Amino acid sequence: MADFERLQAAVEAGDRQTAVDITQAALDEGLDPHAILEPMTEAMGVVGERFSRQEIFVPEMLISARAMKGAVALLEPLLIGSGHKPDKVAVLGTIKGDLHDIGKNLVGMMLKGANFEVIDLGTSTTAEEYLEAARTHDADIIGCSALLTTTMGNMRDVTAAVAAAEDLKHVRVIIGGAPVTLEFAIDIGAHGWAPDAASAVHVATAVVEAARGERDLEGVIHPEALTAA
Ligand code: B1M
Repeated sequence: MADFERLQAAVEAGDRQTAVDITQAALDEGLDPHAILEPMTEAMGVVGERFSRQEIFVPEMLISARAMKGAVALLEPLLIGSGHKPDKVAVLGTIKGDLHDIGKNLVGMMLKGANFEVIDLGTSTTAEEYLEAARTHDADIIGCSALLTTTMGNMRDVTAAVAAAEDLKHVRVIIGGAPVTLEFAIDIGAHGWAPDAASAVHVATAVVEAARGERDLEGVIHPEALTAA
């Protein structure tokens, strides 16, 4: 049996090798990669709480992040799947001023699994970089991730720039990340918001299909998350 408690503890402790070993064992058992992700995501929540209480500091957060990334690398091929045939393009990045990328990377993997070509701009991405990439790659979606309340407001630069660009009327802006709410998404004029990577895929797919006139938005998971289309 996969030991998810030990997996969570390993990520909390920043024990990369143990996290990788337990993840491999869980995969060998045939467990669902999404289920394997859960204890690791839980661990990052605990790490964040410890950081807030000043029981740990940035280096410890960093080694926990490295442990999770090491284990997630094993899950990546399964999250993407084998029949990857891109028919939609997403430009993805963490917003300017923000270096957190684990959540953004998970969103990217799951979008690939849903037949998106993903152009990953990395972290601290400016509005200009998103728009330039959207034009270069003829993107359907711009996806912005934010983990910091101090810089999440920079996402407004992206929605404003897309709204002002005559040639990007077909591009939909989807936002997410721990502090990002539906209310904030509505406030900045994003087309969609999602609380986690799996629902980001549903929202992204729905708004692209709606923009292409292929569907209406009924029946979408988290339909309330769709602020415009
Ligand atoms: Co930082 N950090 N961090 N950190 N860090 C948080 C975010 C924090 C909440 C911790 C805390 O205080 N409790 C806090 C922010 C507080 C605030 O803004 N109010 C914080 C802080 C303060 C900081 C620094 C300022 C610390 C400092 O230097 N004093 C600094 C900032 C650096 C910078 O970015 N400029 C900093 C640095 C770091 C590390 C570099 C050490 C490291 C990041 C390493 C990396 O990512 N490569 C780190 C970490 C690891 C965290 C915590 C512990 C974990 C984040 C994470 O990976 N979670 C975090 C605490 C927490 O989140 N509870 C914390 C796991 C991941 C799977 O979840 O990213 O939420 P998440 O993604 C989810 C959803 O949010 C959603 O789907 C994902 C999967 O389901 N989602 C989307 C994400 N993006 C989406 C996009 C979408 C849709 C859904 O559409 C496009």
